Amino acid sequence: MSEVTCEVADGVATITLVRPEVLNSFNRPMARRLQQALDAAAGEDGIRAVLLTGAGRAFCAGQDLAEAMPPDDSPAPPIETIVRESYNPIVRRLREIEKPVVCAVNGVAAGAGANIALACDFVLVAEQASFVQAFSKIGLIPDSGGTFLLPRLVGLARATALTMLGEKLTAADALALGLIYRVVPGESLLEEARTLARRLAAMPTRGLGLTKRALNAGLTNDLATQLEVEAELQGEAGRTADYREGVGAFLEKRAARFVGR
Ligand code: T3D
Repeated sequence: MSEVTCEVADGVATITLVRPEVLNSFNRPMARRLQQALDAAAGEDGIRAVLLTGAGRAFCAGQDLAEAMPPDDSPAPPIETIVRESYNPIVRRLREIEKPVVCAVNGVAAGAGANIALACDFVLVAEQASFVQAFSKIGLIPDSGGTFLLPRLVGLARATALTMLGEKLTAADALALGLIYRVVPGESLLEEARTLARRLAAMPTRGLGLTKRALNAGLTNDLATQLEVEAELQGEAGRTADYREGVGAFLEKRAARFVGR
């Protein structure tokens, strides 16, 4: 999996986008490999958190534009096919994997790269990194969930400005807008992201996964429906070994040892 590497340690799958010469922009093999890596992380019980990052100076510059519109005029797949087959499955996997996903944004995140980062559960960003909704500059609309998540994260007025103007947003501005979780010095980004991912991997994985499912549902449900979702998922969480362990450890005044189920 040369365009995407995956290493597993301490219950954390670290997935790295590796096309640094084109700022980790996505061609179809890289998109497919990221989908496969996320499927493998979802299916392996020993993996209890995911860390996504990019190699080199960028996180991801979105679609590889030379693939979308080859300079030699060779045939390219229709854009809607690329969106349906490359990006939609990635964003769905990131939101549907019932394990926490930490994104370490090591540099610029543009186009689909920005919205893929924002679809992760914890977005940790290096001070020098930036976000660009680059779509409008080339005549496209935001994809990869941007039109769904951005208005929910920052409100319609700011989402409109971000997507239509396509201006570069610094890490500090992204934090101030509430788009991301934290900004950290570039040199400590990976270690901070690993520490967070390891911490999450030692927590009650099933409970965190059900929390994610409930938060996803809450983005579109009304209150009555969401209260019912909470009741149902709380029932499921309450039947886990980790719930018994958490309460037992509290009552016995000792540290809990969660096993993830
Ligand atoms: O099929 C479809 O199009 C549908 C799917 C759409 C999803 C999308 O993601 S659409 C949006 C696509 N992305 C962009 O429009 C971003 C294009 N890139 C940029 O605007 C800039 O590169 C950045 C703002 C991201 C970074 O700027 P900078 O100055 O730090 O780097 P650079 O010099 O522009 O880029 C460095 C190299 O990476 C350069 O190659 P070179 O000159 O060293 O050989 C550049 O061509 C290459 N590169 C950067 N982005 C892409 C790319 N090559 C192909 N595709 C890219 N997206």
